[in-house]
Amino acid sequence: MALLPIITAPDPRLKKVCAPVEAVDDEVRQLMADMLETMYAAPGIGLAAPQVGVLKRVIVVDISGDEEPEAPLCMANPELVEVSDDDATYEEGCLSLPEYYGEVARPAAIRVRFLDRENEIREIEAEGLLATCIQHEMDHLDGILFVDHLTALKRNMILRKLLKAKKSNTPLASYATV
Ligand code: GNR
Ligand code: NI
Repeated sequence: MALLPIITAPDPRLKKVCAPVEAVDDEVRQLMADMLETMYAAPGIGLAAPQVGVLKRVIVVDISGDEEPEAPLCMANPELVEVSDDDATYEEGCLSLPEYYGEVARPAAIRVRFLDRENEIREIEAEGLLATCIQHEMDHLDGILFVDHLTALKRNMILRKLLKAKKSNTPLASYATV
């Protein structure tokens, strides 16, 4: 297992469309394990491979609370096969946009198809925070950040501040999960 450095915006690697994996082999399984370790350490409730500089369609998610047993989900090539008509709005945060939050509306319930750690095709239904988190991670695989769902005014304000922080090497306070 290894902790991987998390890339923060602005960075061109966060804007790329990632490539599907051919199969979940030992290399992809190792990536999933390292991503889970990195996500738990951050701490965060999800992580997408491009956030650690790997431009592959791989995500990990765990929305279980501190007091609950861990419930990791690892997905390769996730696809939405169904979305509800009704939306749900959550205040989202992102490990690649530390310290900034914004309300994003997304389908409230989804059905997602993916390859699991054993390279088996699986489908699950999700709602609530899990549905939001899976969609947030899937967006990363297409180079989309939660700020891309905000108004241009809010997005540019956040990205400008992050760029400024990067340029002046201002240390950002540690990220807190929403
Ligand atoms: O840790 C995270 N919290 C979160 C809160 C609301 C909606 C989405 C998320 S995902 C985020 C971790 C992250 O950046 N994943 O890409
Ligand atoms: Ni994110």
